[in-house]
Amino acid sequence: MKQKQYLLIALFSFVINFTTAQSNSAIYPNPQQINVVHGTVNTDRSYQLQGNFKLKPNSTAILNEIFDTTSQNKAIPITISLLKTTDKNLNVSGGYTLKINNEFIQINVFDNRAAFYALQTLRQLKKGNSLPLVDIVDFPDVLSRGSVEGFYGNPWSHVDRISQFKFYGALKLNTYIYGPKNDPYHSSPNWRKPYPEKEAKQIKELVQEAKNNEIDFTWAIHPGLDIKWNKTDSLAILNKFELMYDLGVRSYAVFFDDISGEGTKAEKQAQLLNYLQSQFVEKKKDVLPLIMCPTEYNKSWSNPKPDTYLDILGDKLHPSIHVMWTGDRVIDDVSAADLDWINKRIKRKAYIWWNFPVSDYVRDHLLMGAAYGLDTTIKKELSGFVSNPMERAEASKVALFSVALYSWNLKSYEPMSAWYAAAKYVMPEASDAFQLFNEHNSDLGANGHGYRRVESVLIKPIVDSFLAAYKNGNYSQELASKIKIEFENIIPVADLIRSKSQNKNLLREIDPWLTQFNLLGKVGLETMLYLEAQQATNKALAWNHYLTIETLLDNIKVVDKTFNQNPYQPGIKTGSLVLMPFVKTIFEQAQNYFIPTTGKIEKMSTTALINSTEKLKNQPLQLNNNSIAISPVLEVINLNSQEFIGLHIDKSLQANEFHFNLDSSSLLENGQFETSKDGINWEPLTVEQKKGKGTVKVLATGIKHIRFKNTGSSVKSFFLREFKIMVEGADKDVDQAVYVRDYSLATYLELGTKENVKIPLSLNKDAKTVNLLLRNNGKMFELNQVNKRAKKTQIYKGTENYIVIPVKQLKKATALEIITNGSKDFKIYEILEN
Ligand code: LOG
Repeated sequence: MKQKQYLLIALFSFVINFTTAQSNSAIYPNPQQINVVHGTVNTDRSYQLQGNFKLKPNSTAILNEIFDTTSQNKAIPITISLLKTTDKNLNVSGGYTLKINNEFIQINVFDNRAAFYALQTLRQLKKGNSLPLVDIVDFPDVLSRGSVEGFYGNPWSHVDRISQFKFYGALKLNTYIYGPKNDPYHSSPNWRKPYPEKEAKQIKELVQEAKNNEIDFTWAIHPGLDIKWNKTDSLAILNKFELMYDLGVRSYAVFFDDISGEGTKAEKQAQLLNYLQSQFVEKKKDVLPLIMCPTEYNKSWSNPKPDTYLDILGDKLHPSIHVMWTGDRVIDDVSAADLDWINKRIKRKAYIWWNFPVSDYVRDHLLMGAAYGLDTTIKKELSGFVSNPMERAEASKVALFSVALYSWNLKSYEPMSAWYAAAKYVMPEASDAFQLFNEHNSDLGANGHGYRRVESVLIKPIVDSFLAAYKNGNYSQELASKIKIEFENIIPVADLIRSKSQNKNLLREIDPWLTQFNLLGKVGLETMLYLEAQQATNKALAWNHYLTIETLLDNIKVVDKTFNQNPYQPGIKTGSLVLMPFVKTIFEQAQNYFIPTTGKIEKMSTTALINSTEKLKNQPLQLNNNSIAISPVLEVINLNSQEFIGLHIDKSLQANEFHFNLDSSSLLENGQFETSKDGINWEPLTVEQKKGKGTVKVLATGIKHIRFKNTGSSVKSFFLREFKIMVEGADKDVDQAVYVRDYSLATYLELGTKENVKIPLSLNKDAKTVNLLLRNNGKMFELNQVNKRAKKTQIYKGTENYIVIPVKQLKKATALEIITNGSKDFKIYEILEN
């Protein structure tokens, strides 16, 4: 009996705890201990402060927000006192207890920061006009928690940083390390110089704002690119630290990451840090322990041999100096084994520099995914945990929210629920839409660090099963409809977020990704409609959906080539792990659906890209009535020694002119253009060019191949902006037939305004119909059959894109003529005999 009762109570308290954690009054980060009792206290009243602890204005401001100081109701006594406890956990900066009962509120704090945190908790507990009755014991697991603005690219703006600090304060993050790589006064060339007046003033303001939010503002210097190990440079750093001290800075770091040469020596680095320790930190007395980022800041870049770099730092560095560490690699999860390894070498607890959600090496992606891969058992092994975020400050808050939850209370950290809560916290006005956006904007795409994140996790298994079945000729209606719903849900996300979110800076940061996300939804939905038409064996309808998919994919490409055109990873990628590949797979499969290869008819055109670099093997061609070109490439092209890139044109074509723009200031140094008639014997082509750009007006008769080749021994780099051959048909009719009889939907014949075309027909005995796959953009056109004596008979007039003509009707035809009547961009993809 007794046992039963006990069980019931346990269950009951579980329910209460559970509802607290889930309800609106959830506390972020999770307190270490919380007991909730039934009942509430009203906040429609003022408060009366008691106790021996004097609140600072930043804390009083929170109280004034929670309670109605103008109310006539009886004030509630709030006692705030200094903690008196032997509990080691609580005796740390930020440690507090908070008890709310019917009569009073009692708060015990370790320091100012703790009082501020207790009141942040109180604020989060408030629901409507009441506070629940709770008993909380709370303290941070990791002493320094926050961010290191340590990325390459545009540093955060002043407004960004202020907004971060408010966010940190509310979530009990206490550390911000200033170290933007592209601030010339943090790094070379100006680290020795004082900040200009405007920047100095802003830093002063930032230090103040950090203080208001109980954040240690750490200013970092990055002198290693050109430091000299002499007295002058030691003094230069000391002097810069003094200047920063005058601006209010009371915490400092020295970074030696991403440097080479003289600056990398462990003994010298340790000597400098120890010098700053004795000459600055110990003299000032009110400055926090120094933090240093080593040159070997991750295991894969470190010398594993004993008594090398890391051990030297471990031995020589003053024991109070923190040493940063990114993990087994530059970008990595954080594991107990890794910490064990590094802590032994540096003879202290590592200060984790977590390279997430930094995106300076994948700038076309947003990293909005869950923060996972963090060991929850290592609180005793860390001295600090800071995240290096994205250049997009507001968008980074999704990950930073999780960093706050993790670093405060490791054991209770659960990545998925933290991630869902983050969407609600960062964008309460449209949290579901934001969550869906985040779900499909998590992975980084292929990158040099090999770091990947899961993406689209809920729909991925469905997409995978659907595709597996589809490739085997099976179609699952059930799975298809689930995928369709996902795309339908994606379409309105951009509008919802844009119209509801109050955070203008966040909107500005993610705007092009929202545009792209909307297009992803549309192209996905269109893909599902295409599949439905295919299921209903309605080829004409399927073809129209195919055309729309193609248009939407073009729009996506335009967005990708218009926005965020940084020189590293330009563009805008979204849904790149699961949803975009799904659309592209179906789109490519359409080729087999519309043009089943019978093998009966020989391919008419051999026009092709010729190249010897793997990277460009799928680069599409742009084919027109009178020109053939390689689609421009955004990224730098790197040709290794003897590699080439060029075009081969079909034998039916005559090459007239050659236009090129291989943007480079030294294109013809160890590089040349070459032509060939047979693809075996090559001759150099003399060109006149300026910065890699030029035209060859006359090409010798019979040339069928043109290429650019790296004739040197080292890599040759350029941008492929134009590589185009103007062509003419040796026999005009055959020429025009080339693209419409090549059995590829990727190439087409494009007719300009009022351009008409005659395509020769050579009907196969077994053929029953002739199918035309067109894009006429809704404009009227005519189709005639032409017989041996050039007599024309109209067989179609209309606006359809997919036309089926029974062969019976074409008995005497030797050609088809298409008259576009002024339609613009009329495309003939394929004319097929079925
Ligand atoms: C840099 C950092 C950069 C990050 C990600 C450290 C310690 N240093 O590879 O500035 O944002 O990786 O690209 C780094 O991580 N170097």
